Amino acid sequence: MNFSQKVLQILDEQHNTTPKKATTKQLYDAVSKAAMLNLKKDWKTTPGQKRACYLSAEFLIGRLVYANLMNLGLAKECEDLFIKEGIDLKCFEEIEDDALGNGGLGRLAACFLDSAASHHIPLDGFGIRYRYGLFKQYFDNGFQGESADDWQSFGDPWSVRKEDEAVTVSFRNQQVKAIPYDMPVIGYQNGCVNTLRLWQAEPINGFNFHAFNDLKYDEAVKEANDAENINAVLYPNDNGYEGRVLRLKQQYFFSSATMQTLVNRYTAEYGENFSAFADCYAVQLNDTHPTISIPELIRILCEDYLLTFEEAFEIAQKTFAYTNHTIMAEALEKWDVSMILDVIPQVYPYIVMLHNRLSRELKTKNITSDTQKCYHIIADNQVQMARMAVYASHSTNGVAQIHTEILKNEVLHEWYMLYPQRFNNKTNGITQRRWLALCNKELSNFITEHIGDKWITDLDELKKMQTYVDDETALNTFMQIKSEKKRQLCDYIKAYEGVEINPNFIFDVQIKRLHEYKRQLLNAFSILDTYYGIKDGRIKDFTPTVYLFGAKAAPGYFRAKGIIKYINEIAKMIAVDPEMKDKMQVLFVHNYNVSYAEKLIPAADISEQISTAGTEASGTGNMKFMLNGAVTMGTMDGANIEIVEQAGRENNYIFGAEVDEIAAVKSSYNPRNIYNNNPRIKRVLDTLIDGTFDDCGSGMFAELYHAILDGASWHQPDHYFLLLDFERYCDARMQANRDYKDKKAFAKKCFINMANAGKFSSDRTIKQYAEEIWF
Ligand code: 26Q
Repeated sequence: MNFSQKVLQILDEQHNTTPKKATTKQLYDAVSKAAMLNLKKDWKTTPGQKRACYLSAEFLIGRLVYANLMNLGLAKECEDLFIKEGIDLKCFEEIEDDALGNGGLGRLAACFLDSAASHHIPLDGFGIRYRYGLFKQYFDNGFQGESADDWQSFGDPWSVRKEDEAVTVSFRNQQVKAIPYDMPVIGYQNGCVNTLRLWQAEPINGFNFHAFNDLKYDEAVKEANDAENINAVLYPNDNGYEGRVLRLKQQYFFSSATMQTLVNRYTAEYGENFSAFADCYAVQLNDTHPTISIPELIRILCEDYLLTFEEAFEIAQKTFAYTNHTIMAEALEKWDVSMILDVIPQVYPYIVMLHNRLSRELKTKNITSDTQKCYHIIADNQVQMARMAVYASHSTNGVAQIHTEILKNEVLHEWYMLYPQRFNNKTNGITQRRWLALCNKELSNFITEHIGDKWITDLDELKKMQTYVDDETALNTFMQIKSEKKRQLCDYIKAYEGVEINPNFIFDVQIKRLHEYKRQLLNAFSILDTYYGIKDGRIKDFTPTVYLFGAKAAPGYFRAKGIIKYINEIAKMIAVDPEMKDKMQVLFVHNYNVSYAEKLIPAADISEQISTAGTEASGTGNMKFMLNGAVTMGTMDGANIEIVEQAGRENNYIFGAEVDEIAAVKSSYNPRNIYNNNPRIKRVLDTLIDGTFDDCGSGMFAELYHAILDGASWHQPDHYFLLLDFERYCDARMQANRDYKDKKAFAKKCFINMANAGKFSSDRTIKQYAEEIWF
C-alpha cells in the first residue's frame, strides 16, 4: 500500500472520516502516522557500530510535518493527494512548533540532528520532553505578556512511547520513572533514521489509595504531581543562568536516564567489562547543562559494576566532550554544594573525587598553590560545572573561530595552559534543508535550475552560482524572488499581526532573543535618529525602509522587557506620523519562533547582527539570512567574521569597535561624555526620560536611561558600548540605504552572499565533530 492509500486508511479506520471532512488535527495525525509506517523499516541501529550521543537540555525542532515529508521524499505525493481532495497543505501551519528550546543552542541541536541523519552519521539526541515549551508571547499595550505553550495540542504523532525502556531516576527524597519518547530523525532521502529520545518523568506509583481512603486527597496525588513537575516547563532563559532546584533536577533527570540507558545497552551487548565503552559511545555535552552526566556515569560504574574510581574516570574522559556556547559570565553554571547535597547527595562524593583527582594533578604539574584555586571544581561552596566539563572530558570546543580564541585566551585561559591539545573550534552551521529548501522553494528551484540539486546535501556546490552573478537574467530572477518572498511575508503579517507593510520598502530585520548584548536597543536608537534626521531635513533621499523585530524576553528580565516596550512605542509614534507613511515603518512581530523565522528570513534585505564585539559566541541566524540572500549589517563578532571572510567585506556592512578596541577603551569608557558632546545621541537618549514615550508608570524607560549613563551595582555604565558604536552604526546604515538605490548592485551583494554560504552548512560542522571528536 502506498503512502496516500495509508493516509486514507488511517483516516477511515482510526478517525472514521474522509479527507474532505477531516479536521486539520485528523489530517495531521493520519499523514504523520502514514509517514511513520513508511520509515519504520529504516529506523534501526547497526550492531557493533559506535554511536555519538548529543546531550542537550534543548532541542528547538520547530514544526516537523513539512520537514519530515520532504526528507522522506513524500512531499510531492502528499501534496498531490491534498490537491485531489481540495485541501491546502498550508493548513498544517496551524500546528504548533515543537518549541523545546530557547534560541541558538537549541536550534543548533536540531540542525545537527538533521545533518547527521542526512549524512549517515550515527548520532542520537537525548533531552527532556517538556510538557510546556518556550512560552507564547503576546503584546498588551506594547508590553510583553506570556502564556503557556501547549505544543502537543494537535497530538504528538511523531513520538513513540517506549514503556519497556523506562528507567528509574533517584533523588534524595524522591524516585521517578523516566519514560523515553523516541522521535525519528529522518535523513534527506537517504534511508537513514536516527533517534531523538526525550525523557518524560512519571510517578512510580500514580495514586496512593491509602492516603485517599484516609481522606488525604492532596497526598493521594502528591507523588504524581512531584514527578510531573520535573519536566513541566522549559526554563525560558537564554544566556542567563538560574540556580533553581528544579533546573538542577531537570538536568540530573535526563542525564541519569541517558547514562543508565547507555550502560544498559553496553552490558546487554558486551557484558560487564567496560574497557570498550568509549569505543561504543561518544557523548557530546551541549553546554554544561548535561555535565552532571560525568559524575553520574562514574557513579554507576563504581557502584553498580564495582570499577575503581580511576578506571571509571578514564572511561568517562574518553567518552565525553564539551561544547561551550557562551562567554557571558552570568551564564556559567555553578551549583551550590548545599543544593547538590539536598537533591542528589549520591552524586556528590564523585564530584569530590573529581575535585581531588584534579588537585593531585595540579600538584604534580607544579602549579603554585595560589593559582590552583582558579581550577577548583568545588570553590566558594559551589560546583563549577564548566571546570568539571573541561577537566573530565577529552575535548572542549567553541562555536566560531573568534569564540574559541576568546575561550583559550580569556574565559578558560588557565585550562588552555594546562591542556592545550583539548581545545578545538567547530564553527556552527545551519541545515540548508530547513533554511533554504523548505522555507524558500522559489530560491531553491532557481538554484537547482542553474546548478542542479546537489547543494541540498553538499552546500559547497553553491559556489557554482558565482558564475551567474553577472548574468542579467539570473540576477533579475533572483530579485523577483526576493520581491515575491516580501509579498508573501506582507500577506502573512497582514493576517497575523493585522498590520499592512509595503513590499517595496527595504526589509531590515533583527530577529533573535532579546538580550542587552545583542543590542536591539542600539537598533532602536538608530531608527529614532533616522526619524529625527528625516523630519529635520538632515537626511534626504531616504529609501523607504521597514524595520522588523522579533524577540522573546525572558519573563524575569526587566530590562529586556523595557526594550520591547520602547520599540513598540517607537513603532506607534512612527505609524501615526503621516510624514512617515511612505518613508519608514517599525514593526515588532509577536511570538517570534522557528516557523516565523522561516517566513521572515527569505524576505530580508538586511540582516542585523550588531552584538558588541566579543559577546556573541557565534550566532546562526546570521547564516540563515546569508543563505537566503541578505547582506549582513554587523559587528566583527561571532561568525560574522567568517561570513565576511567568505562573502567579502565589500558585500556586507561591517561597522563598530572590534574586540581590541573594546578592550582598549574599557577602563576609561565614559558614555556620559559621549552623551554630553553628541546632540543626536542626547536627543535620542532623552526620549527615555522626557515624556516622548509613555511606559505607563513602570519605570522601565528611566531604568534603561540610567543603565546606560550611570550603570548599576552589577554593571558599569553602557556595559555593551551602545554609545561607542552609535555613530558608526548610523553611518553604515545610511551607506546601505544609499547603496540600495542601485538595486542591481545591491542585489549583486545579496547574490554573492548566497553563493558563498557553503561553509555555514551544519553538514560541514557535524562532519567535523564526527571526524575530529567522535569517531
Ligand atoms: C542555564 C541554567 C539555568 C537556566 C537556563 C540556562 C541556559 C539556557 C539556555 C543558559 C544558556 C542558554 C542558551 C545559550 C545559547 O543559546 N547560546 C547561543 O548558542 C548558539 C549556538 O552555539 C550561538 O550561536 C549563540 O551565539 C549563543 O548565544
